[in-house]
Amino acid sequence: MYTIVKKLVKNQELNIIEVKQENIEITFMDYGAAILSILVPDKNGLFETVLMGYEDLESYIENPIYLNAIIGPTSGRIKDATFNINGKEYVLDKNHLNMANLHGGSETFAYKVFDYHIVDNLDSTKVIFTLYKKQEESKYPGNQKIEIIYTIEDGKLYIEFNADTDEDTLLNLTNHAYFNLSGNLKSKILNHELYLNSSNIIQLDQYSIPYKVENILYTNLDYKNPRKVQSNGFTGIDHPFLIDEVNIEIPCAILKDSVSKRKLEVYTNYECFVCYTHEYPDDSKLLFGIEQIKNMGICFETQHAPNGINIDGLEDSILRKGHKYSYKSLYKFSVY
Ligand code: FUC
Repeated sequence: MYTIVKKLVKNQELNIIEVKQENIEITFMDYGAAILSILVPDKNGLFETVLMGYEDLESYIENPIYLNAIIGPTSGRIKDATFNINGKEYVLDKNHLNMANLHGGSETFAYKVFDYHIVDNLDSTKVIFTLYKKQEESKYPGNQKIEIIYTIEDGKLYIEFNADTDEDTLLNLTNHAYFNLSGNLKSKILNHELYLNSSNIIQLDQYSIPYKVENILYTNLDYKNPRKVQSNGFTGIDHPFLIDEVNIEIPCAILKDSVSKRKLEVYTNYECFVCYTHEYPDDSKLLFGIEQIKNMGICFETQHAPNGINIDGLEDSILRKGHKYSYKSLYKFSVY
């Protein structure tokens, strides 16, 4: 079941799409193909949002933290904002410290209005967002048709990332959802229990640019044994984690809140995800007028290795002409 409301936001007419299914209610917006809220029940059956959201829709227009939006053409930082495909060098915006590209720069998909249509069934609703990335408006090669399919059913949100291209290009799509299982942002995520199915990260240089694979077992980024986010020398998480067994049937991350008893399991067939504990808040207020402070959300940005194009052996984000881009992630909510 769904409803659509049109809202004028900074002089643009945007579509707000609200979907209700068993044990889950999700609101989307066509701007950035973003998720505005995800309501799921707690141990008492109380529906509250488990997503950090802005108080005003206006804040999503500039959205410096890419809150809950689709990111592309590439997610994460690209060293020197350059990459090379088939011997040709491509130069992107340097929107990170004037030296690297972050989340696609000014042409990020987080700031584009997507087309959409809805396929509604009794037990499952699909919101299908599409966007044409045109070569003449872009620093990345080729034309691509991007399709993001959100499927909502019984406590679950599936996200499919599909694309094709008429030229070899670089593509690394994610959704930048910030989760908080406390419900309606009652507390930070620091006491949530976290499990990450990862023994290796892509290590970051002093400017946060990923550059080499590094084992993290027994370090403060090792969450193979579930523990509180804030434990064992936590100093904030903002790293690309390589998944130990890439398999859509095995969770790559599990988050639990012992107060609400909500649980989130993340599944994907991408080989990597960025776990990010919201270290750099912006000035906008959050839902319910709550101040935006550090650690109010945690992201599991399933994607290819960021900057992999510039790291030997991690070049999965190259999409060849004639090949289909097709990845899938699942965010599964329950109580325990
Ligand atoms: C994440 C991080 C960044 C950033 C941001 C909004 O993916 O890796 O450090 O600040 O998104």
